[in-house]
Amino acid sequence: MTDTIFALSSGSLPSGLAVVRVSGPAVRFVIETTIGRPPEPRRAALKTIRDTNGEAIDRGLALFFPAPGSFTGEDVAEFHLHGGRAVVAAFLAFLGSLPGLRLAEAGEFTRRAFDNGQLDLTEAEGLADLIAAETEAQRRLALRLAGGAFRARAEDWRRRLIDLRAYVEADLDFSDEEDVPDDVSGGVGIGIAALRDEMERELTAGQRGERIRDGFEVVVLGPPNAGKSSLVNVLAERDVAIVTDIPGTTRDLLEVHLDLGGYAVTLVDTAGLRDGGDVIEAEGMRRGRVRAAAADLILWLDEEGDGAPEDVVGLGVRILSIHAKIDLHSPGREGLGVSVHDRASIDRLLQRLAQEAASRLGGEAPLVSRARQRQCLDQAVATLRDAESPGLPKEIMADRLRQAGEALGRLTGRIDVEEVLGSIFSTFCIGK
Ligand SMILES: Nc1nc2c(ncn2[C@@H]2O[C@H](COP(=O)(O)OP(=O)(O)OP(=O)(O)O)[C@@H](O)[C@H]2O)c(=O)[nH]1
Ligand SMILES: [Mg+2]
Repeated sequence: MTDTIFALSSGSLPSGLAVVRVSGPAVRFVIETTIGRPPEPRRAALKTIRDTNGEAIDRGLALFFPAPGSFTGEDVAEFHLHGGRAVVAAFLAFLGSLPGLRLAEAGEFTRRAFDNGQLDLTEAEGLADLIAAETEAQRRLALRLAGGAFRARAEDWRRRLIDLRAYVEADLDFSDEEDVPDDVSGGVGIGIAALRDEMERELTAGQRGERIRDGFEVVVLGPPNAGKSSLVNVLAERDVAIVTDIPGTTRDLLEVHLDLGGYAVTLVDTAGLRDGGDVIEAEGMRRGRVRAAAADLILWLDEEGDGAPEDVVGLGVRILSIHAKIDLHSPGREGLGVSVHDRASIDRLLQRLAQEAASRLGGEAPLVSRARQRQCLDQAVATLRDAESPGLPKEIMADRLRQAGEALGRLTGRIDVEEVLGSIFSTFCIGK
């Protein structure tokens, strides 16, 4: 028999209210013990909540969600208590003393929802992202996923794959007979190509999805003393990096996270680029270049307004050139000028960065937003590509279609995912 689990599902105490959630076979027993008769399903009832001796712990709302119409698919009860530490501690201790009840592990409610088919993996991931979302774009993306947009899409793909395979297999079984039309495999070819095309478009859009989720990365490069660390500090509105007038102050990579126009942006400060320098500085420069090569945007900063040198341009990453310390020099002819002492110039830069992020991450809403999802979809596309090879024997084609379906099954968690489950659900907090 499964344990009945409970946890504080709302935030840190003390708080106005505290929501304690209970899920499992003993929920009716818990309700009868604490408040007596169960309230009408899914209706809040104001009750005195008592322990086994009949002593009042608190007065608050109780809700009962009978299986399977609950978040976990099991019987669920919710108690809305006053959010005092002693209130919650007393109630949790009381629940823990009841037979068959124990405190939930991180993500265990969601895990049960998944196990009972209330959610697929992409929805569970969307829910985790929704709880973790810090910017508007992250929230929108996560809400779409949690609402089942990806699940619906993947299920449609899977159904079409099954149909295609049925055609190919019928063709195999009846290849000697008259009543299977010859052009069946031609139609199958078109069907496979259309499916593959849709998946590939989702993969392309997904590059934006992963950026929205993980952050748009901007690496600040420039010669020593250009004012990179000062700029990063001003943009972050806190003293992250050490600033001195000694060239070569920064060595390690330092990152700060910003919300620009609803997009998560990671800003990375680096060691100033120059010839020479000691071993530590040289290593710092190397790390800066490596990070910049994988960035979405390089912010090149120099006092002369010369722009980025050849070796930086050669990294093949989009560059925004900035003329630094315009309070000391007149701004260059081209590009943007900033001074950490001129708020208006900083605001112009922030606006420009927000535009850069929006133009790269905006557009049609993506579904793919995690490496795991991309890998599953990549696999499905590769297998479909294989199935399209000219002259492929029908048996192998049918098998490839089956494999593509399996890749989608791994995406939604229908099959074969035991090893990824632990890693996904453990990212949830306790009580979710
Ligand atoms: N007048 C003026 N001085 C600035 C400005 N930005 C930075 N500085 C000064 O320039 C010097 C170097 O600034 P940092 O921010 O340490 O420069 P950096 O590019 O990080 O240098 P490294 O870490 O050595 O590569 C410091 O003395 C700053 O106070 C600015 O906009 N105007
Ligand atoms: Mg620095």
